[in-house]
Amino acid sequence: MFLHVDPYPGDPILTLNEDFQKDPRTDKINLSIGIYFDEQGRLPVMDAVRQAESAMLSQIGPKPYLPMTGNPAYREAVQHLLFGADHEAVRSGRIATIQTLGGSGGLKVGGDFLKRYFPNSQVWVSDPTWDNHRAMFEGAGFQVNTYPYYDPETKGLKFDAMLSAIDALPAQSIVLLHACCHNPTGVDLNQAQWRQLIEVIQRRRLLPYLDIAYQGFGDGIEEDAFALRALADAGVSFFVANSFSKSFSLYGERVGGLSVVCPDKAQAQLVLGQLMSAVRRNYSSPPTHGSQIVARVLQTPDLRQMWESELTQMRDRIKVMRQRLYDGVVARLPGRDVRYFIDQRGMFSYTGVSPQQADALREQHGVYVLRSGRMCAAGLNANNVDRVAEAFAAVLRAG
Ligand code: KET
Repeated sequence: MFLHVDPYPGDPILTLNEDFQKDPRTDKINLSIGIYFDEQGRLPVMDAVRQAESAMLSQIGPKPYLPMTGNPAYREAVQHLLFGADHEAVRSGRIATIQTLGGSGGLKVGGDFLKRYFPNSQVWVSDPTWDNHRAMFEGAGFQVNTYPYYDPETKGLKFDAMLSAIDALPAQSIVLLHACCHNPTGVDLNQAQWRQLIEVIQRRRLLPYLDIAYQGFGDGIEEDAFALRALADAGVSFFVANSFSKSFSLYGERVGGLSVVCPDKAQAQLVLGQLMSAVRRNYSSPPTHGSQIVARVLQTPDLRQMWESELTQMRDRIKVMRQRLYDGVVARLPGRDVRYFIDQRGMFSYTGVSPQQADALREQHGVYVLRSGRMCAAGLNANNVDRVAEAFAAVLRAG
């Protein structure tokens, strides 16, 4: 019956993470998957989350289905966090927001909606991007193309080439953009560049689709939402999928959202209705637990403050580790330009190592980075950073 079924080659990120778990070496170091580990190398339970969950435990109640759109308090909290509670787009009700199964669930539901109502559009993603972007939009039936983004020479952004490629797209092309902490490169647009890009998006009547999975890991919670707010200010209609997997360390709870910023409230109602229909046809309604935690933390002032300061510590710790890695590599390879370790933002750094060098890091040094050369800097800590610097220096020296 199933002999014609193709074997699944696996996912470049998840399969490598599984390989890491199976590796018997005790001194192995996981810099593969985009997960924040603390200074002890553990997956943290944030204090704000622990307190919210403890309070929830003392009030165990019935568990009805959530509405198709999800938990109303959570949906409101998502809008406030992304756009600011006082943003005109929030107050006027022109944003349609649903709770989704992680950021991934948001991307997928939005992709299905777009295929239905913009069947002739094509999708444009950065070169490179998170591998699953292409897979998801192709899965939704779109042709997926790339626009120039990362410059391997400078290890920075090819902004002019990016802008002119986007300036040549047909109206209603769907342009996928990372709001902050670009995955996999760690290379972001600055605010002036965002403003220039938004001008092009508006003039060419494009349909931006933002992915914000690392809010708070770049420069700060508000700063990292700059692109969303600037697009909304400019009156552009756009999609945004957000995730709390990383910023709340709630990976397995699958808490995310999809927001569609519309020209007015009436259109937002129409869009919301079709998002509900997409949810109903796929999984009917989202789960309760994770969204309750997030809503409680974001809407209880002392928990909110606690969460913000914990997130700040996470962001700062990554920056310190980037600096220590930079210092360690430079000390071993004087004169080598590895400033990108500190210039790139968020969890990820495109290290410029080749697939063969990534294999050498893994096989000879027990250091796991993706074969694309992506490293998750949030896996570094005071105990392993010198060994990682040594390993990078060794493979870079060997060429
Ligand atoms: N968007 C981006 C840009 C992203 O990096 C991830 C996860 C997601 C969405 C998915 O978020 P979630 O809420 O878990 O559905 N990225 C890491 C994990 C993964 O690949 O699944 C990673 O790149 O390692």
